Parts: sequence; structure tokens; C-alpha cells
Amino acid sequence: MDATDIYANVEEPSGGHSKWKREMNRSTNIYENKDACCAVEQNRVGPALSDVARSKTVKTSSCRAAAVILGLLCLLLLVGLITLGFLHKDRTELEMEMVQLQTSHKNLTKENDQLQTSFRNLTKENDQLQTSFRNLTKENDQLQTSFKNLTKENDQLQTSFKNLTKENDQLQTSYSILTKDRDQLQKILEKRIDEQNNPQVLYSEVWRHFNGNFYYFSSLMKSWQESRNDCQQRGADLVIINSAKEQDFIRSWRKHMWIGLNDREVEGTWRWVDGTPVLTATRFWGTSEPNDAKGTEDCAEIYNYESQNSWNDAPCEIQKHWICESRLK
Ligand code: MAN
Ligand code: CA
Repeated sequence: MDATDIYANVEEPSGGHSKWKREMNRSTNIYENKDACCAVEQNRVGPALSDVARSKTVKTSSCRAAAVILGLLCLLLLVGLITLGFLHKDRTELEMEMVQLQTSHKNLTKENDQLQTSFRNLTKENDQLQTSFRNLTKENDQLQTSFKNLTKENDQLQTSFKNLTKENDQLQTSYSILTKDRDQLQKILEKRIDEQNNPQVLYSEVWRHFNGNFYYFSSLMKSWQESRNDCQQRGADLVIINSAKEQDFIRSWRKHMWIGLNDREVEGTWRWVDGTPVLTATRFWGTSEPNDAKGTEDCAEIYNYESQNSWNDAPCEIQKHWICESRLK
């Protein structure tokens, strides 16, 4: 039996058949040696037979003890080798783990670098965004200020526009009044030219005398108020009719003409321009008059001059001929 054989058994506990065979052969040899040993003992000349037997027994025990020790040593060696094997295995594993850890470390370092780069880039982007945000806030403030100013300007323009519109309206009113005046002046001019060329027409423009008073029969046409103003400028007023004779004299002119009667102050209460009311005896309203048609008729006119009852109420703004009366009394 030798170390190599034992090692073979250790490495392959359920090992090859041939090795076991070899082991068996060796064992046989051991017993052969034992027999040889005893044979030597048998051939020896010396002590009594019992001593020989005892000596033989002692020798056999020694051989067994040696075998046991040897076995134990083998076992110890086996345990050592197994331990070494395990240690070797652990070390290999540790080395592998270390390689793995080193790889992981490298990877982590790389990742860390990438993360740091990303972080730097993000920080930079963040700074740029903050700058952009600040600029936008500033622009927004400026736009708001501009908007406020524009709103103010717009308000001022609207006010100016309203004022201009008002002025324009006033100018238009003035323009239409002036246009009207111009037309009337033109008519007067034409009339004067006509009067110069035809003296009989001139006669119609002058004052006519009736029952101690003078009456002016207009050739122009004006509103009731403008007609009255014209009379007053002539030192007279619109005619006040106090008798049927006077009524007949007036209507004989055969025109629609304003007379000095209105109910502008109180609807339905007709008063002459001197403030006196219309007396029943001298009332010459036409049939169904005054009717205040459409609620717009507050001034009186000679209308249906064919009849003595010829008065009609009409809208004061309408332009008509008129009669002035200058009382001498
Ligand atoms: C008719 C009548 C009058 C009225 C005029 C208005 O002639 O109804 O009473 O004043 O129309 O045009
Ligand atoms: Ca009427």
C-alpha cells in the first residue's frame, strides 16, 4: 500500500474497479507478510512455546496498531486534502467574485461618469431655461405695459372720436340750417329781382290794411316759430283773429298760412300769441279739427280757406306761409 493508491481512492471514492482490485491484491500481500513473520517466528529456537505464542500475539497486535495508525494518518491526510480542496475551491470562487466585483466596479464607475455628465448637461439646460424664463417674464411685463398704454390711447381716441362725432353732428345741423337759410335768401333774391321786374308783385309783399290794422302776408314759408320771429322782427306778431270779418279777410288770401294760435303749453288748450283763449264766437276750426293727428299737431293754420271754418292744427315744424298783424290800437 502507498500514498498514490490512497490518493486515488480519495479522489474517486466510488472509483474504478481496477484500483479496488489492486488494493485487494496489496491487502493479500499484507497477510502474506504476516504469515512470513509468523513463519520466521516458528523457525526460531529459544523460549517456551507459550511465550512464543504470546510473542506472536504481541506482534500481531503491533502490526494491527501500526495499520490503525497508518489508517488514521491516511484519514488525517484525506481530511487535510479535502480541506485544501475546499480552500482551493473557496479561493477560486473568491477570485471569480473579485473579478466580477471589479467588472461591476468598472461598470458602476462608467455609469457614474455618464450620470455626472448627464447631471452637468441637465444643470446647464436648467440654467438656460431659467434665463429664458426670466427673459420671457421681462418681455411679458413689457407687453403688459404696452397693452395698458395702448388701452389708454384707445380710450383717449374713443373719447376724441365721440367728441368729433358730436361736433360733426352739430356741424351737420348748422350746415342744414345754413343750407335752408341760403335757399330762403336765394328765394328772396329771386323774389326781389321779380319784384323789380314786375311792380304788381312788389305790391303783394307790402303790408295790407284792414279795419284799422296792418297785415303782412308772407311770400316765403317757414315753421310756426320762425314765422313768428319774422313777424316780431317786423314789429308785429302772428295774426290774432277776433271776428268773423277778420277771419274772412285772412282766408281771402287763399293760401295755407300760420296764424297766431297754438296749444304747445297744454295739449287741447288753444291760446293766441297774446295769451288770450279762443272764444266760442270767434272759433273757426274746420270739420273734425283740431284732431292732433298722430299726436304731433300743436299749431294752427288757415287750411280749408274755401270755408269760413277753415282752421286746422298741424305740426309746428312744417314750413308754411304766415300772416303778421300789426295792431295800431
Ligand atoms: C288731414 C287732416 C288734418 C291734418 C292733416 C295733416 O288734412 O287729418 O287734421 O292736420 O291731414 O297732414
Ligand atoms: Ca289737424
